[in-house]
Amino acid sequence: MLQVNIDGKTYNVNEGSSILEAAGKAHIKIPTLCYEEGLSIYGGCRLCVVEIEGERLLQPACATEIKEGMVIKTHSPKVQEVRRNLFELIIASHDISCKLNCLTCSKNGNCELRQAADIIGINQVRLKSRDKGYSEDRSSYSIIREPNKCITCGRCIRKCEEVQGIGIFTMANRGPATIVTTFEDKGMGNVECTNCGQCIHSCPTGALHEVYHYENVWDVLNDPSKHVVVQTAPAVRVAISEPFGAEPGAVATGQMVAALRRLGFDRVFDTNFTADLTIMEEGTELIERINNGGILPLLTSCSPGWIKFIEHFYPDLLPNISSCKSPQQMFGAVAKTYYAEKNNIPLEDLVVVSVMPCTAKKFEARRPEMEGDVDFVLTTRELARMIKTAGIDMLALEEEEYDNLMGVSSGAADIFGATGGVMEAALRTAYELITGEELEKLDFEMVRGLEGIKVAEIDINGLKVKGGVAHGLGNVRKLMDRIKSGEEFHFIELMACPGGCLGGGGQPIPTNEETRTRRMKAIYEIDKGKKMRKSHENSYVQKLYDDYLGKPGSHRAHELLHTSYTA
Ligand code: HC1
Repeated sequence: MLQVNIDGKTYNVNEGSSILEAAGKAHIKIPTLCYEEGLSIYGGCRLCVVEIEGERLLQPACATEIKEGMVIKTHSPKVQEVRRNLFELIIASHDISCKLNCLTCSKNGNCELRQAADIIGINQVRLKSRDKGYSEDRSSYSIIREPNKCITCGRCIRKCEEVQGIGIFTMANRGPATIVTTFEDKGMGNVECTNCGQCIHSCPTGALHEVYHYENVWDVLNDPSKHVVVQTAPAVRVAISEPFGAEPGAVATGQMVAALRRLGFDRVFDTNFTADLTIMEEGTELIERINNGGILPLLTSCSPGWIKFIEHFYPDLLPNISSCKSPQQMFGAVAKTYYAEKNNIPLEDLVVVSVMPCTAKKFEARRPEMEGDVDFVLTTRELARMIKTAGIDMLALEEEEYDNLMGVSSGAADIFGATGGVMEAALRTAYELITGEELEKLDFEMVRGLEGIKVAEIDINGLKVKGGVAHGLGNVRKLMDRIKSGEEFHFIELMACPGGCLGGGGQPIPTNEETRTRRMKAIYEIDKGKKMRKSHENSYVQKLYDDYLGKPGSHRAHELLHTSYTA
């Protein structure tokens, strides 16, 4: 421990801490735009400068390590003046529309630039903003980039490279002309972007946001000739209440269902239903591959960011990918066949909308292999925006139930939303279906939690089934390399986003270590509170097989629920 004096008070701080970390522990807020927990230090914005006794120049708190006996002033008059000048320079290089009309910005309510202005005490901006005149990058199905709003903090660059292990962004030009762009300025849709949207969570301004579908959804909801059904992903229910002021991890399933009905959706269904269906299909595929000497390990296929990643970086492992469509796409396929036929709804009148925590799901819905299953994909943030626009006080609503039959699901489906959940759900079912015995303990703790890579072994009828789990594409890459160097597994769950879907690029802002942890806790509580906790016990999934699909892995099931990918 080291002893330091910050703003006149003495603190004991851990060796190796930065001034920014030490001040944070002392509940002193130092403004910063380029610092983000978990990323390397850049020190570019300089807003976090502080005065250190004995030093002539101000020092950046993020990049300066605490030393024994340091005397630090975090908000002296000198510091405040320098911060105000620096902030004006940042603002001058930022889109002028920000000052004129921040109401239309994607970060309205979450803008870190505004938050910094608040701490710094900005009351005038003397410099004239430069309209940089860059055009928007609309090349991606998932993400829009507005370079005029970029303040070149470099967080998206570091997130993509250091956490996701990809690196599609780079700085170009020098001085005031510096800009963040993609390789040869090709646009996000034309480089190795996986559409995961983690860069959106890092962007302090509105320079990065999802491709909006909510206007299309309003249009179909207002068209009386359309029958509009909606599905909600497992991880949305533990995050949707955050934009309404609830604590992260507050569960709002029933209120979200009620709000969706008030928005005008004709049926409110649950992606969790097809998550149970996925376990039936993927479990069957796993058992077949094990019994018939098929290609192992079987790799999960539900995270579209991960699918794009393997296509770019490990195309030789594509035969290992499960042929199952994701639950989102399975839902669309079932809605547009079974549901439409049963209810005599002409396909041209049926619209399938998804609410997903994920930006890559927008890309997945447009993949040519599955196009038409799902029409529009809203992020959790977009749904919150629609609910607010409709003047609905969601948290005050009485809880309502999903519609039958595609609204009933097991706890195993709920945990799909957390890293390790698909693996755990599959193990619950595989064990009971293979052995014919009831599992004594349903909780597979070894695949839970936020550790980057998890490995578990379970004895099923004498066969030691080895499973692996990785979340966040940087960890996924490490696990892929272990496979390529010969380590043997039977089944591997891979999720593009840190924490799994609960940390998806479409989730409310902020999505960080704390919100991920709290949403995860909530997901396991939902599972624990359910009577039905195994996918194969979902009698409505059984009914779908009896009525329409035959049995898991049947020809019909393959036609509707399976696909293939080529690099
Ligand atoms: Fe996911 Fe999935 S769990 S991919 O993380 O398999 O997005 O929540 O909907 O499709 O069910 C996301 C979440 C989601 C699919 C399911």
